[in-house]
Amino acid sequence: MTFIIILLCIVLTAVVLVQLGKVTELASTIRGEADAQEDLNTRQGFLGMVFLVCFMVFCLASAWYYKNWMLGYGPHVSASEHGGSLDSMFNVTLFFTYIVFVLTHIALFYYAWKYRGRRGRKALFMPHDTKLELVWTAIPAITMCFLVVNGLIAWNEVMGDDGDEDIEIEATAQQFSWTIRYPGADGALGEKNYKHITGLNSLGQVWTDTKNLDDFLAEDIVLPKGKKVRVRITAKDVLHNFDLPHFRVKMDAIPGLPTYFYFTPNITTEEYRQNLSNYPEYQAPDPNNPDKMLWETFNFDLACAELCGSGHYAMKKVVRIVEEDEYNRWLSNQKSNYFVSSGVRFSDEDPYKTDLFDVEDNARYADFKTNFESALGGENKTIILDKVEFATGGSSLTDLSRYQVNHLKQELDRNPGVRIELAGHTDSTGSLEGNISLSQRRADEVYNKLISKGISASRLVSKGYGPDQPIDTNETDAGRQKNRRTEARIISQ
Ligand SMILES: [Cu+2]
Repeated sequence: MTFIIILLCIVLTAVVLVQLGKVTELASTIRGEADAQEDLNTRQGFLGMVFLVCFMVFCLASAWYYKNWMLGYGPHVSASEHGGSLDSMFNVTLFFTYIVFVLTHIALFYYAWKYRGRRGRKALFMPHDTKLELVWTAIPAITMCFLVVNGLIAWNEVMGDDGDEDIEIEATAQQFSWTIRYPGADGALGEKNYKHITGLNSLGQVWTDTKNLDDFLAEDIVLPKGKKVRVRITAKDVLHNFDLPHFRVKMDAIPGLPTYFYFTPNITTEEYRQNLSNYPEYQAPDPNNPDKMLWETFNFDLACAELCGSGHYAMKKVVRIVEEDEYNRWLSNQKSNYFVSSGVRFSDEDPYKTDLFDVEDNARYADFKTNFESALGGENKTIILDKVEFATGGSSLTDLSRYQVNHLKQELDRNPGVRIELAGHTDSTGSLEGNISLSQRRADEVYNKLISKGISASRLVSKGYGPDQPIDTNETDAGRQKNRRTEARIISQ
């Protein structure tokens, strides 16, 4: 309905204009062609002046009306240390261009009115005027020099690559998301190679570079206030642009050519919100979250400022600036991409899958020690050696089993009065004799390892029970896996 009414209005306006034109035409034939033309020129010149005034007033009024939404004014002062210098540069440019804008528009419309066509007036033909050419070339040239030199000085200040940053993070763009990598506890980002990119390793981190092991991928960008940040910026597919408008940070993300940007956030998200709350524009409910005010739901954004494809609008991330202790708390909750569960650790991509890192070994030993001590002190004298595993169908220990055999050896050393039986068990698959023999060989394997580590044979017994002592069902895979096990049973202490 509204559409039809609008359409009718447009049609009627067109009809009115055509009729007006006809009336003017008629009047001109009555009064004479020349008089009518002169009238028309005067009227149009005057209308041009009216347009000029309206246009200027609207320009100023809209700028005034929207001032608190614009970057660089009101609440949107820069949230980074260098941002102020870029803002003032921007304002200087705006000052000069605004003067030119106003003067040229006044001149354009005023002259169109003043020199409108009148009978007996001839246009002045001006072939060349050196003085005028010089003036209108020199003034913009000098102004431009001034602006460009100032710009270069500011640019060099912002971009000086001194390596004196407190934190270096990495932003990798791809259609249509950002991957943010933090260096982890060592403070250094590890090496990358596109050939290493897999489902588990979206950035192609090279795991043999140990700097990578603690690097983590973050959901949001979280940074402490007052620390200098260097962002390494790369792209995987097409050109993107790393844009943090509130921090006046903007840099292309180019496939194959890493770029960077330095900035020091100097306002926390919370402080910025508090400042916004002083402005009536932000005291309205947030349309996406009507329970909260606009200032309460405000967040700094990372956006892609390059039209990089159909999902370009989705390349957005929240940037949170916090106090340093909150930042440290957040850091300590992050899991590295290598160690994260369902991550790279112990997968086929892991170059260290046959070894344990000291922290892992220590954690396992602590668990084992607890189990051993509770067996010593409690009713249940059996400790399941859950990390002792064998090659499928055979009796050779897997690489990682050596750690738990060591833990057992350490506990036997700590408790010299303890004698144990090493008991091998299988599931019920296969023949009984085969299983008994297999479990015996497996128990013997652990027995021999302990002897070779210096445990006296008088403290050890080994026995294969085959499938006789299941601890779970043999009907399911999970149950059978539990039943295949090696135990250490304390027989005297
Ligand atoms: Cu993009």
